[in-house]
Formats: sequence, C-alpha cells, structure tokens
Amino acid sequence: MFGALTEKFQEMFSSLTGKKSLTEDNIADAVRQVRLALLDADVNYAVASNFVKRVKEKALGASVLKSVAPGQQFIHVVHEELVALMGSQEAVLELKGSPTVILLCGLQGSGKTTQCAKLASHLKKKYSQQRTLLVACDLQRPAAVDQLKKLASQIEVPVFSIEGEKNPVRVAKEALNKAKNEGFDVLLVDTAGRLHIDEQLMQELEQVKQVLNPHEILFVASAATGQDAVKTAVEFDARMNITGSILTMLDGSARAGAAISIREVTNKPLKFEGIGEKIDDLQPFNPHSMADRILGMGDVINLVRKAQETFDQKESEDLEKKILKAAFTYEDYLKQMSMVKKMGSLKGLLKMIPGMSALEGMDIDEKEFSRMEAMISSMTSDERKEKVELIPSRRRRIADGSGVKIDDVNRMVKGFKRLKQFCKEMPQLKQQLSKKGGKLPFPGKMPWGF
Ligand SMILES: Nc1nc2c(ncn2[C@@H]2O[C@H](COP(=O)(O)OP(=O)(O)OP(=O)(O)O)[C@@H](O)[C@H]2O)c(=O)[nH]1
Ligand SMILES: [Mg+2]
Repeated sequence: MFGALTEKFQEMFSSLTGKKSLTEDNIADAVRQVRLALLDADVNYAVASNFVKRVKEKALGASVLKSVAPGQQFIHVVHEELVALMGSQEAVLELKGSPTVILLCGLQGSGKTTQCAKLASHLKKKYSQQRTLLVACDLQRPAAVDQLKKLASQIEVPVFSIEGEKNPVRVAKEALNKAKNEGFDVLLVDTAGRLHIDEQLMQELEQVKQVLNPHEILFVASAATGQDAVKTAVEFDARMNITGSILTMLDGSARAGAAISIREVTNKPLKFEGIGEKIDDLQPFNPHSMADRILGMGDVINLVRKAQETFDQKESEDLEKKILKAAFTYEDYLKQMSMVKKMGSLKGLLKMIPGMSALEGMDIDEKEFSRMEAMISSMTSDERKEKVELIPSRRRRIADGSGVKIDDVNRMVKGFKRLKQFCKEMPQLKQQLSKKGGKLPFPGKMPWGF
C-alpha cells in the first residue's frame, strides 16, 4: 500500500545504524528524506512540513536510550508522530440516537454505496441486537438504488427506497419516519456523488442533512484520488460539518498519503478504512496499525516500546560494556537471560543491542535458554563468578540440581567459554560485519553453547 514510503524509510534508517546519538547533523538527512518520502506518497505539503518539524523537535529532545540503536529510536519518533497525525486513538461511531442516523457523502465513485453495505454488515456483526435500515438517497444514477439493494441482500439488511421518486429529501424524511415507527436502531444513508463539488449537490446534501439531523456525517474519500481528496474533504467539511471520514481503496493505491492528510486538514477522525471490494473489506481505522504498515517496521516499533518498558537502562549499559570487554561472568549471563526472558524474545534483544542487529535472523532455541537458566541458578556464587574451576563433581551437582544431564552442563560450560571468546573478538567482528554488509563471518548458530 505504502510501498515506496516504506522502502524509503527503511533505506534511510539503515544509514543511521551505528550512530551513537541523534544530533542535528546526523538526522538532517533522515529528516529531509522523511519529508521527501511523505511528499512522494502524496501527503499534503503543509501537512508534511508540520510533520517533519514535529519529528525533528522530538528526535532531538529525546534522551537516547542506550539499549536501542539511534536509528531505531528515530523510527520510533516518526512512528509516534504518524500515529498522532492519524488521530492517536481508534475512533468510535456515536451510536446514541434512536435511531442513530449515519449519512455517507463524497465524490462520485469514492465508494459510498459499497461502504454503506460494508458498514451495515459491520454493525450487524458487532451489535447483533441492533437493526439497521439502509436508505437509498442517491437518485441521480439510475442504477444506484439497485446497486444498494443488491449489496444489502447479501447481508440481509433492509433497504428503504421510493420507486420513481426524484427528491432525496422526501426519501430521507420518510425513511426516518419508518425507522422511528418500526424501532430501527441505525439509519444508514447512501447519497449521490458528483465528479466535482457543485453547488446543486451541496444544497441537496444540506437539505437531506436538515431533515435527518445525522449523528454521524462521514466523508468517504478514495485514496486513489490523491490531493483532490484533501481539497474535497475540506470543502465537504465546510458545508456539511462532517464528523469523520472513511478512507477507501487503501488496498490499491501506492500514493495514499493524501488520504492520511485528511484528518490533519479537517481535524475530524478517520473512522474506517476500506481495503477491498468485498463486504468484509472494511475495518475500523487504527492509527497504530496504520503507522506500523506505513513504516513496515511493526516489529521494531514493538521492541522499542517493550525495551522502554522493561529494560533497566543502567543495567543494560553495564552489560553492554561487559560484553564488549568479554568480562562478564555466568552471573551476568544469567542477568542477561532474565532480561531476555522479560523481553520475551532473544531475537528482540539482539536487534536492540547496537551493532548486534546483524545477528538477527539467527536460529536460537529459547527452550535451551530456560534450561541454561536452571543450570546457572544451580551454581554456587563462586562458580558463577568463575572463582573456582568447574571440576566434574561440581558439574554433576549442577546437573542434579537443575534436572539435566551432565552432558548438558558440559555443553553449557563449553558454550559459555566460546561466547566469551566471541565477545573478546567483538570489536574486530563488528568491523568485519560492516565490511561484509552485516553478514556473520561464520554460518550457523550463535555460539551460546548449543
Ligand atoms: N479496491 C477497492 N474497491 C472498492 C472499495 N470500496 C469500493 N470499491 C469499489 O469502487 C467502486 C465504486 O464504489 P461505489 O460504492 O459504487 O462508489 P460510490 O461512491 O457509491 O459511487 P457513486 O454512487 O457513483 O457516487 C465499486 O466498483 C466498488 O466495488 C475498496 O475499499 N477497495
Ligand atoms: Mg453510490
């Protein structure tokens, strides 16, 4: 969907990897590229400018988390701002009338009729007790009423229409009466579109609005229409005072930036997104998952979030130093593992240790880690600090204490030593890694011991 934008962000962030902190200098290029990427994706110019200004201020103001590479932190800032740009919270429909009246409006072909049916289906699934009446107020296009009826029959929701009627205001009025009399909970109104905004259409919509007094007036915007969608949204909002928008065709457009500008320019929430032609292809608009999709980096974002929540900053700094100096003991190893456990994923930890991201994708069995944790827990304090030699009788005791075989203890000790050696070679290894484009100089598993 946002293919180009995602690619650009990814390129840009890889150039930040390895930087010690975020400074005006090293983010200048990234900031410029965010701006270009947004404009390229057809995000409105003013929206993009304000956006990068906010990203810049926030990135420079942020205290750099030592456990997170600066590039990842920058992504986090961009992500947070994207979420804010799109409204932070998942917006809800106000279902408080009896009936609740929801009017859909927008340009021709933006997807109003289809979203009416999708929305009716969504409400039916979500609120099975509530009854919806669809209203065919598009009397411009001869086939419009039939189109709505056909879609509605698929989901078994009734449609109100008046055969031969030319005035949508009358249809609206009678539909509202019927809904009140018959106890419908929701009245969902489809309206006519035009190729461009014209005065006649607006007046007609205003009149329909007047008789219905809708709780929700949703502007339906096709992501495929680029900057026009932003301009149109502003005009519809000025005339109709919309309560939110539905973005459609998000499945097909690579330049969906205009659509995400709509919330910023109208300051009304994005409530739903249409992601295909089928009835089920509608979902509540979620700013978080949309930002994840835009950046294509949901994993990193979640890990940074998790790291912020669970990492003891000082402890992880000390550990990093020890790893780099190869001065850590079994005790540190255990500490590291309990952090990993807290993080829920070792791969996550690797990604977050600056310089270690190249190791991600290694196959690590986390079950082995909990066994290792049991073994180290069964060691005496002196053993963990390597103050005493792990002679066979000690190994037997450790095996018995942790319920493993002595071979497992032997492998763990061997692995620990190998890891120490590996860490001693870290500085050179890191250099090699950057020369080899991030590929490990040896294939296979990490030298953790198994
Ligand atoms: N790919 C895709 N197609 C969609 C989506 N929503 C609607 N469509 C298709 O877009 C076309 C136009 O949709 P309509 O619902 O008829 O649009 P409209 O706004 O009612 O059009 P008018 O009544 O002519 O103003 C139809 O072929 C729909 O199937 C969507 O989210 N994704
Ligand atoms: Mg229609």
